[in-house]
Amino acid sequence: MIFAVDAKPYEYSLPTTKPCLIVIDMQRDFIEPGGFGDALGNQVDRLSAIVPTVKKLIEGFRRLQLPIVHTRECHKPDLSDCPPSKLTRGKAKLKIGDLGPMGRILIDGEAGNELLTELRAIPGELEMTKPGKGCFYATYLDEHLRQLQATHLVIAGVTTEVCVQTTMREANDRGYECLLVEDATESYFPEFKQATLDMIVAQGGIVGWTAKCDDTLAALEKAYGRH
Ligand code: TIU
Repeated sequence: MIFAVDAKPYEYSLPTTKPCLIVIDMQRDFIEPGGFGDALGNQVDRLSAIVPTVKKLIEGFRRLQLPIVHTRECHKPDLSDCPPSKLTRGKAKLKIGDLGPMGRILIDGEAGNELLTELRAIPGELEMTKPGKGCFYATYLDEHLRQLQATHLVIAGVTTEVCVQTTMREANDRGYECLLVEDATESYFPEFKQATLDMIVAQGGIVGWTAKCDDTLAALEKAYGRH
């Protein structure tokens, strides 16, 4: 029997192997005042609205014993993995590596780089650092997913048009079937979020699918729950 999520641009068929949830960069840097998002001049409070939905999605995957990967965008304290183009881009008062209210901006191990308390990884889940916007660049995510035999990725996190979209395009080119959960992703710019959702599903799903959290969880429950 084939189970599918009610999705755009058409139903997203679930595989017999386990899909993996990728929760992208739900770290204080992007969501709380005083982090990298704030330093770039963004109004960060828009992003916290999705936290309960992301939590619900994570809890659904946990209940069904499906794999979860959490990512954090960050750099090494010596900045050796931060290209000059990224370090010098923009005219912000605080740059990557500078000391901000939550420690050094976008540096691994600093308070601002922690996942939000409500969305912390638990034992058995992979928490992975990444130096780029895409989750596949300079990481072992592809190898990890291949070990899990995951062919289908359910994607959540921030921001929709930057790290989420970059990751989804990287995954699509690597052959993964990707579903972005519409109400579990957010942008500092509502119009960019909508444009990203639209461009993912255009042309017959050129990058993948989008669906609501409840529709995704309902289909996952039917496919992988104990009946
Ligand atoms: N600036 C912005 O919208 N996003 C990022 O810099 N990183 C992520 O999206 N995680």
